[in-house]
Amino acid sequence: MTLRSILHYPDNRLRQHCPEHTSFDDSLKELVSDMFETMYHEKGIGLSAIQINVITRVITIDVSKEQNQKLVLINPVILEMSEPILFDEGCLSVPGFYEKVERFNHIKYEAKDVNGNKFNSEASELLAVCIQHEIDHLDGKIFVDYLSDMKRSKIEKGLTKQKNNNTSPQRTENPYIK
Ligand code: QAP
Ligand code: CO
Repeated sequence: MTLRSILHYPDNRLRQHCPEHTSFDDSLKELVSDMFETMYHEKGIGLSAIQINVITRVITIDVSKEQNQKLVLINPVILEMSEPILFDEGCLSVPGFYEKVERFNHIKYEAKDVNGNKFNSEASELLAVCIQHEIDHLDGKIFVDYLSDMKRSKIEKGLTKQKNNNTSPQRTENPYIK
């Protein structure tokens, strides 16, 4: 297990389109274990491989309060969605900033697990939003893309400033886990 460092907006490496993941071997298990370690360390509920600069369609999620319900999604696809909602989102690649984004409250999706077995499932609320947010990453998309130019440039300026003075916010708790 290795802690990996997370790319921060506006890093252009976050803009790549990730290809389908094809190898279900020990190197995938290592990637997934590093992603969970990094995600839990950074107090996140969702992480995409591209955020640690691995360009492939692999996602780790844990929205449980006890942080003991690991979900791995490989090559996930949303099949159905319903009921738009506004959700206050953040992102480990956009530390310290939160804005409302329109998402779907319920989704049906399919994905492969870490062994390469395809499964179908449904999600609502926080989990549904998290899956939509993470799939966006696999397509080079970040939640700030949905915001007004003014909000996005405010965030970009703030993060560039943080980087220059080395003043990233201390992540003491995950605001999404109540
Ligand atoms: C994506 O985001 C997400 O800035 C995952 O100081 C966000 O794990 C899905 C985090 C909202 C659904 C709803 C961000 C923690 C974690 C921060 C995250 C921070 C501490 C973000
Ligand atoms: Co994110």
